[in-house]
Amino acid sequence: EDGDDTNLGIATKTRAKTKKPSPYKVLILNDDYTPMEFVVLVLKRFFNMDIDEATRVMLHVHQKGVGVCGTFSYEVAETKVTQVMDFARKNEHPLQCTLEKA
Ligand code: NFA
Repeated sequence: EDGDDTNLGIATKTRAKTKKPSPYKVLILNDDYTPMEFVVLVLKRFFNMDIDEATRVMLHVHQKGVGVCGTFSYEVAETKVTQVMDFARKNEHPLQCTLEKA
């Protein structure tokens, strides 16, 4: 209830709407050339995974073709994709990373 009694029992929102950002998944894609160790390094460095989780996600991508690195706001997801793609290019690996609305 809002507090004034013109409202006759209908609960209404008083606070201004704070818009929550819609989540985006960051995905990595399998390829035949990027070393497994490099993918594990990427997952540790940019997605703060420990060695066990990074290895699990890397093997999932290797076997299934695609996997989720994490879910973020659009801005953070876009930054992660850019960081991974720049790092892969710098190291001359064809690793691909993209984002998708969750
Ligand atoms: N398929 C790659 C290999 O056999 C490893 C890999 C895993 C690449 C996950 C990209 C993503 N070296």
